[in-house]
Amino acid sequence: MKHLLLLLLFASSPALAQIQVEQPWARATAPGAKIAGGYMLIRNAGATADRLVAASSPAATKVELHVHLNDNGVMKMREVSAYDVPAKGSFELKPGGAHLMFVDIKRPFKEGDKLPVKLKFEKAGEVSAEFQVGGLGGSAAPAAPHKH
Ligand SMILES: [Cu+2]
Repeated sequence: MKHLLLLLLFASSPALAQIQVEQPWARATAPGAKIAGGYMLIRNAGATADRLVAASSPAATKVELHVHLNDNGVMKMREVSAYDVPAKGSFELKPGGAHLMFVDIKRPFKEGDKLPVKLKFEKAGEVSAEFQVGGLGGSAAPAAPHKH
């Protein structure tokens, strides 16, 4: 029994994981909202670059990869096919920048909720993360409205 436990601990050792997701969080939603933003810091400890190519969650019909672009002073969102995470580097998703877009959410995101999200990386494969829902606004809130 003890051996099995040790084996399991070893198998899930972070030392083996090239990709680390830090502080995944999502914004709480206003009543009636159908979309929500998700943010995190992706760290790549590996010697080769990786890419986040897809995300999914039972909390939303689909999860898209979005970036914000400044189009003549107007911030707009655009879907992208992947985020590049450089070797020995990181990629940050933050309000006003790149974000996961939870589309057609199943129920409002409330502060304190935890959302399971599966992230699919080109090389590292599937990585699970639990997104903690933060407040509606907050200091990190982007001033730009979400426009599609
Ligand atoms: Cu978006």
